[in-house]
Amino acid sequence: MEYTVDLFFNSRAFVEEELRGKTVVVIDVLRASSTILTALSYGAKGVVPIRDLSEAGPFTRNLDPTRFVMCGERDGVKIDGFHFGNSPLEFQPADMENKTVVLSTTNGTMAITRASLAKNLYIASLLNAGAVAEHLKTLDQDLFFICAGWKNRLSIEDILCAGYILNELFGGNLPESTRDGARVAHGLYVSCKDRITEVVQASNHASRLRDLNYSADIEYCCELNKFNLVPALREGIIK
Ligand code: 3SL
Repeated sequence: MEYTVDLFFNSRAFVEEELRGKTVVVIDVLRASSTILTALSYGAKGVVPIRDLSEAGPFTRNLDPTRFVMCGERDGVKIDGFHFGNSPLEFQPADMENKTVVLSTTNGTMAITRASLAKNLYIASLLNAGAVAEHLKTLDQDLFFICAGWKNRLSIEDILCAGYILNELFGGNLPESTRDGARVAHGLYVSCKDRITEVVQASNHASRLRDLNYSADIEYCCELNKFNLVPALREGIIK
C-alpha cells in the first residue's frame, strides 16, 4: 500500500494534532539534532527536550546536579546559568556519561516538543542520516519530516538532510503519493549530493554560527554517518 511522505519546512509549519500517531523524523543539522546525537554517543542516559525556559525551572531548582546537565541556547548563545550551550564540541564524554541532559534550543527542541504526539519520533542529522534511513525501511507507514529551520523560515541544511534520507529510503523512486515538500527536499539532494558540505557552509545558519565563532561545529555537523544511532523520543525523553 502506498503511504504518505510529507515534509514541513520549519518547527511551526504544522498543526500538532496532525502528527498524532504518525512516524516523524525531526532534523536540525545545525545544531540541536547533532548535539543530541553527540550527547547520547558519549553515554548520556537520555535527553529531555524542553520548549521554553519556564519548563527549565523545576530542573534547575530540584534536580541533583551530579545527575543532570542543562544545555541550551537562544539565538546560538548559551543560556545564562546552564552548564553548556548547544555546541556538540563543547562537552567531553565525561560530562555526559550516565547523565540526563535537559536541552532547550531556539528551533530544534521546539520542533521536537511540538511533534511529541507522534507515535514514533526520531532525531536525525547528517551524523546519523544513513542509520535513520535504514530504520525507516523497517516501517511501512505515513512518514513526516520536520525540518526545524530557523524562526519560521527554512534552513537549507535540514532540507538537504531530509533529501538524503529520502534518497536512501526510496533509491530515487519516491512513492507516487509523496507530497511536494518531500519532493523538493529530494530534488535539492539530487542536485547537491556531491557538495553537501559546501551547501551547508554557504547556508544562512552557518554564517550566523561563524559570527559566533562556532566554525568548527559546522564542519563537525557535516560529517556524514558518523553515528549508527537512531534516537527516539519516548515519554518525553530521547534515548
Ligand atoms: O535552533 C536550534 O535549535 C539550534 O540548533 C540553533 S543553534 O545552532 O544552536 O544556533
